[in-house]
Amino acid sequence: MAQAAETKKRGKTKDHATLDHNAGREPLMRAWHDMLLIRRFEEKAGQLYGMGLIGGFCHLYIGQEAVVVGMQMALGQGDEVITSYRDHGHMLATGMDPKGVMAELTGRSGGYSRGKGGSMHMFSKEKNFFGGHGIVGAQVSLGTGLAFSNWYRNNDRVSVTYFGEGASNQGQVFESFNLAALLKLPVVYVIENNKYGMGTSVERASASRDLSKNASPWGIPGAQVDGMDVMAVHEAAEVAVAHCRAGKGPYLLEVKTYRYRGHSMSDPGKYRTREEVQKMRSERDCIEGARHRLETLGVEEAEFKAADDEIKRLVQEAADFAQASPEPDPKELWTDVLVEG
Ligand SMILES: Cc1ncc(C[n+]2csc(CCOP(=O)(O)OP(=O)(O)O)c2C)c(N)n1
Ligand SMILES: [Mg+2]
Repeated sequence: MAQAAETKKRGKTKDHATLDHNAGREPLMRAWHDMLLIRRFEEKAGQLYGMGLIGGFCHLYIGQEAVVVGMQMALGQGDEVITSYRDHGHMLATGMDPKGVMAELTGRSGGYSRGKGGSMHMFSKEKNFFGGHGIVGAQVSLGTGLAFSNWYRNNDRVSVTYFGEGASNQGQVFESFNLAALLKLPVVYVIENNKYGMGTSVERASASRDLSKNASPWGIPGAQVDGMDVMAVHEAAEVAVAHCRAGKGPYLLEVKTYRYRGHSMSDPGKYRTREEVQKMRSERDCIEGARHRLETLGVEEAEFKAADDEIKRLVQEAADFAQASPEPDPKELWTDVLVEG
């Protein structure tokens, strides 16, 4: 275990102290664009679901876009991402092709899992996206495993492991914290606290009131972040990623966010009021917030409109592709089942 205790020297990230979001509108404009792409994509997925073109589970991310976009801004080439079933935003943020994601949602052969995985089970080796996991909390151990492999290979990569506040009390999450702290693994744990796990509010499910402290018994530093403010997420992400990359071990972020839609596509929504949802939408929306800030930086209506039109075009192209792509051949039932050694 001598190696375990040793702090491995890793490469450096950008110095977060030099980040000045007011200095340029470009990073914020890019963030606004990326959040809007996710939202428009999700709105379209909701429509296709309503038309019966998407079957099975489908968990929309609408409202939470600032979390993945802010986190992704701090990541570099080779860094890895893993998350739960609420995963379309994470895929798009890592740069996966909207066409391939939408075609997977419709169960077509042009999808990332050739139509055999659906909404919750998509992966991209090329973009270092490791899924897409339907078992609540399972990806936390897997994300810790990714970090273990990076630590073992002594490379420079950081693994970002997302999970919900509902998942945060799973036993395997605490087991993961222990191993990650013991070996100083380069993993950023991101709790996306959207206040509800299905129909159960965090207050009813969690004795811990400050989830960013949940890993403190293992000495893992944590911070709470406003997840409706993409630049606040970005700033916190820079600190967390730099910590991991410097070989100091894991870091925990509790990002406070909100989902506007139901847990999945069938959710009667009895556990919260319409007013609560409406209040978040009208007062705290991450895309609107970024837009207001951009307006004060001089961005004009025409620029927003042009970008939105282009995003709508991309999303429509993805939807068309997803409907035109053929269903998987029945022979595909026998592929990707077993990896031959
Ligand atoms: C091990 C396990 N238990 C229960 C479920 C059923 N389930 C699916 S999602 C969910 C709620 C998880 O909530 P949270 O972690 O807050 O994520 P969110 O849906 O809010 O993104 C539950 C209990 C499951 N899929 N896996
Ligand atoms: Mg939740």
